[in-house]
Amino acid sequence: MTGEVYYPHKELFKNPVFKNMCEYKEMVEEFEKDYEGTWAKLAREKITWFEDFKQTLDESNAPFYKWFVGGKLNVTYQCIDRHLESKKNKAAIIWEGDNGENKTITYLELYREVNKFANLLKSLGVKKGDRVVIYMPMIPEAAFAMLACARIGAIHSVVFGGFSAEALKDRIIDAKAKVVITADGAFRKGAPYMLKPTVDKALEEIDFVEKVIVVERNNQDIEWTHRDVSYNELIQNQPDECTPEIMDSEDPLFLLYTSGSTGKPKGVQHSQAGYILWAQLTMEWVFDIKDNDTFWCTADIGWITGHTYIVYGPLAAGATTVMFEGVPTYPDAGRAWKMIENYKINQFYTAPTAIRLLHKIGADEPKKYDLSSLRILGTVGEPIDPAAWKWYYDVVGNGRCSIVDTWWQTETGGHMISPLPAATPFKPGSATFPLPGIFAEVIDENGNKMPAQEKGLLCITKPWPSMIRTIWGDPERFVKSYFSTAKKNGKPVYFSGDGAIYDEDGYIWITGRVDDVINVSGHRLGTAEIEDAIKYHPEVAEVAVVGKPDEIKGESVFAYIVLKNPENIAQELEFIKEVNEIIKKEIGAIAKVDNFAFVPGLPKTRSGKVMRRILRAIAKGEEITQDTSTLENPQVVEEIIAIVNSCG
Ligand code: 6R9
Repeated sequence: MTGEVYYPHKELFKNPVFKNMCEYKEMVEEFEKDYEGTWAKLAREKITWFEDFKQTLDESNAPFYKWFVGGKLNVTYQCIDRHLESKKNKAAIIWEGDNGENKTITYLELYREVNKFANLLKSLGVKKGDRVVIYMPMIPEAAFAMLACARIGAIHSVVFGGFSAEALKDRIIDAKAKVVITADGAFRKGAPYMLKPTVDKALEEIDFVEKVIVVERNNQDIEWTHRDVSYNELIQNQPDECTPEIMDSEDPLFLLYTSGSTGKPKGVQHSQAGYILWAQLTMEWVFDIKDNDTFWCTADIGWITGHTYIVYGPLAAGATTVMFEGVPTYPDAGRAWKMIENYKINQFYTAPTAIRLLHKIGADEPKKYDLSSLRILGTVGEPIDPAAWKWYYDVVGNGRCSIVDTWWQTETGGHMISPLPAATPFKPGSATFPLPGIFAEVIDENGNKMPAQEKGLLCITKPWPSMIRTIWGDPERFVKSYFSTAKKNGKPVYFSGDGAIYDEDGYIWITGRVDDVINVSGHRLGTAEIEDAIKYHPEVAEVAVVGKPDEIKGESVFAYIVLKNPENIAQELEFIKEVNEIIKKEIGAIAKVDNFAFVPGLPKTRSGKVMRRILRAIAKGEEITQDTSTLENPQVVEEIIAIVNSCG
């Protein structure tokens, strides 16, 4: 890992925050010299405070860090109100529907819609601190809903629309939501799909959800229950002024559930001030957002990328953000490129899995469109392989755009490691360097920096404003998940779960998760969750799942299954279909098993722990370098290898 070097085309950038690597280094040094002072300066410069903060960083109860203590603000004031004076008629959101229809929402219109929605929530009894689950398609009302919660200080928890009723139910219960906001459904690839029936199912055994607000989008028939209310009706009579709730810097802004290596998904809790500061700053630093730019992030709002880079970041920066209901492959492989041409998109942000797919189904497709408005191409969600990077660079970016390979996580709130588009020399496949203010380091468990070309733990060794505050309802799990793997100078530091390597030039190369998390098409899935689902099948005695490299998805799910009665299974494919039905019900279709092997047993340590590392190596077709003699059942490894090899 050292790689070729590409240099930014500086002429594309008029007035970037970082013009060159010297400026980057100066800022890094400023943070090194005066960490808190530099953050305080940025927070005062960027945020419109109702009341200034008294203390920049409170470490007294580490790792439960507090930032900008005593400050008062409202995130929607930062994202909307403060822009009205200079850009009330500017497009805040440009929305494109699956069928190509589009809608532009100006900042003034956004202000009214959010206030109306906030008043609607209030009229249903939603108050500061209440949790509101949002299960929505990619329509503007989803953004209005998030912001309406923020306006009144309610804590939103967006659940990805692809999740099943079971998964939705778990999240509603964990957050103890008072209200759920959903839609009848929406459109995908020219056809309607439904969400409301899933909400009905999720709520079957829940009695504490008081209201379900239904946005009518696709106008298909749905059942209306006693707790359902129609958004389209109720919104009519709402006043379009709603005084923003005065929020403390550290009040929770939202929860977002994500997979960990064990147990149920965890509710990652973010705060107000630190989160919004970093969402806005990274728009300026990494995406070089300028007043006339049109920014398009293709994520779903159900993921952190959608939160930070469709809604909060672009709006805090006063930018125009594009929101897209459909998929980039419909009606054809040119859809995304056509949208870039139509809206003259300046920054395009997507995932390697989409890049690989678009490459595969239409390698020359981008050339048919005028993509000259593009300045920056972003990628996120998983390591990007150099081949995909180069196609993105050469064909989509026409050999001139800067590629920002942004490494970050649900827990980090915004970008942590990324090139700066006008400054950093790029290496395809490397996320390059930590952003100023972010002390991301590749270390061993004791905090020693790893030498070049040796894999270590990717840690963030100082707290940062947009970091996760806790896991909702489970502070112990927060400490255990993130602050119990590595220490620096004797102090626990944040461990990301990823491994990484420095090259000789100090570039960081992310190697992927070192824990039991699988990354399928940029979606985080816990092996434990998938295994728990598979175990519902009555014929399954034991199961272990691992990630297997996949050409398009990055990783796919490989399941090693021990059957109770192998003789009962006549049709292997039928059986896997049944297993996938269960997974679809328990989690969602994204977690489905693509490859499997029926094995006589799983390799286990003497304490009974399944050695996934060995199973991962077998799935990847790698040699087993680990000593297997200490296993309880070493012979099983040979048997599994033989079975997997015979499956091809
Ligand atoms: C933003 C987001 C986080 C995990 C993370 C890592 C992987 C994200 C990456 C990347 C290599 C990048 N990841 N960006 N790996 N290069 N540029 O994706 O959040 O869904 O929480 O996933 O995704 O493994 O730990 P999240």
